[in-house]
Amino acid sequence: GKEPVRVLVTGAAGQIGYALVPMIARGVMLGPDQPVILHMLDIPPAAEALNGVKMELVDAAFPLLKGVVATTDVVEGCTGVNIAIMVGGFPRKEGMERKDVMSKNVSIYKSQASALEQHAAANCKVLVVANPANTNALILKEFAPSIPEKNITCLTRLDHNRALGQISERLNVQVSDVKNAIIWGNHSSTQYPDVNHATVKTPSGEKPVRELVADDAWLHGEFIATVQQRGAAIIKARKLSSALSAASSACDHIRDWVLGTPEGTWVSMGVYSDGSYNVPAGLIYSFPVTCRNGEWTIVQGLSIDELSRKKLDLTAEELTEEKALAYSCLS
Ligand code: NAX
Repeated sequence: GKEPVRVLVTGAAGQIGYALVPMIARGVMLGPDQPVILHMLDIPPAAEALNGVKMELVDAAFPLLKGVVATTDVVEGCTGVNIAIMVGGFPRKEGMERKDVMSKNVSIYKSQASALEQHAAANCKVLVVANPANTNALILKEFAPSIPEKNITCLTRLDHNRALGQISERLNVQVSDVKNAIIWGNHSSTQYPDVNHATVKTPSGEKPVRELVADDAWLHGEFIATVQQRGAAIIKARKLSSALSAASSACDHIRDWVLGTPEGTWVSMGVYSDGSYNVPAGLIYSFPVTCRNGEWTIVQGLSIDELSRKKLDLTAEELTEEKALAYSCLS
């Protein structure tokens, strides 16, 4: 059989961690024939809960799970990992300044970057989930200069999947028949969910979402707002933030990155901008990408109308500001 792949999940004692680790252990992330060794990292106040998760993983007797490392030691957590899912971070609490939250996360991502750089397996792939996801990923990239920048990404697949879900509900079609939505920019409420190139598989071939919906007011208004505000709607309903959908989307992100996107399909990933679509280089920005042989490539040549251009720029501006704020926390 195949050699086990070591997958690190930070913040593993938290809500997303609890949904994510069983998915990884079941083969949802890397496939049903790929054994895994789970590395779960959290902080000392969560050590006991983390050990409880480890006990449950043992109890679940997952055939693909070849080992579990549950630790509060960042070096032990990072050693030899092939894939790192960074879910741990400092949440914004009521009354906290943005700068204070940023400062906490900058220091976490700076130190975890060094640990990954020194101890992870060569060519380790990194997915940052914890907010502010794009900027945490950027800090991680800056402080792990020996990890190729192409290996450091952040999660916008949940937003992408939310966009597909909204289209499928609106048109009453299977979500698996909807594809090629795009999330541009930041994983925040300035993100731009773009359906200008999205299509639906119908009995008479692939049709543009725009043609099938034929309601520009909805596409420009409620659709975009619903996707942008979905996280807040989940919190309102559950009194907790999205967890199962975040975990599932993290699996989708890594699976497509490692195993490839289907022919003719792209997905959204937060990646290091090379200036494509006139997005400033040097930001972690969500783009449409295809993946092959374990590498993503930004889809080129898509037409960007005037309304979209403004929205691409607005979310880039927010990321530029976040980057400046993050850097101001370093000094
Ligand atoms: P929880 O608060 O349930 O879990 C976070 C865990 O991280 C806790 O167990 C905590 O002890 C741990 N932790 C804190 N500092 C750590 C450190 N330095 N090293 C290791 N572990 C550490 O939050 P949860 O609901 O699981 O959400 C986790 C993160 O995902 C949050 O930052 C959240 O904002 C973010 N999200 C990102 C999404 C995305 O699409 N990119 C969507 C879902 C989610 O909101």
